Amino acid sequence: GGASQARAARRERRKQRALLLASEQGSSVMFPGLTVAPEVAAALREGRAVVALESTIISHGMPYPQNLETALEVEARVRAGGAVPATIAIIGGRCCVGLSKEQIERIARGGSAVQKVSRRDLPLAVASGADGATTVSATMLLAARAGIRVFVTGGIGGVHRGGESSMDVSADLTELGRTPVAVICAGAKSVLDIPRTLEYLETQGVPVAAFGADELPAFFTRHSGCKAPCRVDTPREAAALFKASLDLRLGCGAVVAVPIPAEHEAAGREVEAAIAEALREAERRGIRGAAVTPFLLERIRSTTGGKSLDANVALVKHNAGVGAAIAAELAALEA
Ligand code: PSU
Ligand code: MN
Repeated sequence: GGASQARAARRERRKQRALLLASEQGSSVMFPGLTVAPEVAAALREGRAVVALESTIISHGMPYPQNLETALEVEARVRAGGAVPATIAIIGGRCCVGLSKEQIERIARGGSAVQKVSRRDLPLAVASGADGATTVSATMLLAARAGIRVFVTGGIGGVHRGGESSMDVSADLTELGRTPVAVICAGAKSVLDIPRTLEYLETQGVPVAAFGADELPAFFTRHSGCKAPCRVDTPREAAALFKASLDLRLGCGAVVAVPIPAEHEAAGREVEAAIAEALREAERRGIRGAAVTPFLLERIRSTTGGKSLDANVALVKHNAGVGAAIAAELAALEA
């Protein structure tokens, strides 16, 4: 009848728009080796909310079994918030968007033996048929290829301290400049140089909003000392901001930084002291490149006796709820 015809017309318009956006913004919709889980594909076809989730946070960001429990709980929170979760990883060389419980477990048990895969590592991971845990940059890229617009994680990479001479600037920041996915996170850790990270994001043309705050949060704490470039107070405002960026065909992503809930911040403050020590240790041992972030996370975890892990788990779960709400609002704006 008329209603189903209208639905079909809307679906067609959505498909055309996705194709247009994809071609204009340099991301093709499908390629060999991209495997989108049926539930995720159906949700995308029907214009329902989908939230991408990364896998380096599982392999390198937390120890087993807390990493597995957290990954599954985060998926459950996304569902409870009215969106379909799509955890992303490389499984046997295939770029998988939407993992089964068994696949999540495989990455969680593999831990740091699983290759950490950022944008530059994707071709090798695919060509070698290996497993790979995708960082924010690789997860954004694969999410965009599949047509996903919203991605939830804990923290993004940034400009490392001393980055002005080491040039250690996370590929997450350039990815944010070139891939249209909104990243819902708790900001960047103070292991990084947050003012320079903001400068770099500005250069890349990336909108950065603090959620319900004037100040940019710094992962374990609600405070970074840096004023956020903009502020949004509701999931709808966050969705509207990103929708405007898509409509403008900017081709870039966005950062929505959600402060850690106040009741978990106490542990977060203690963690700050551990961060300073971890930085000195990394310097002394000459840790470089992709190993820096996993090294710091592990040191901070062991010196705080798990308090950093508790705070990390709490903020990721919180972000999942906020991200699902933003994805739902964006789906409504795009309907
Ligand atoms: N920050 C965290 N936890 C993490 C990461 C960052 O608090 O697990 C991971 C993310 O996958 C992020 C990556 O994309 O580290 C950044 O690594 P690098 O600094 O090497 O770019
Ligand atoms: Mn780096």
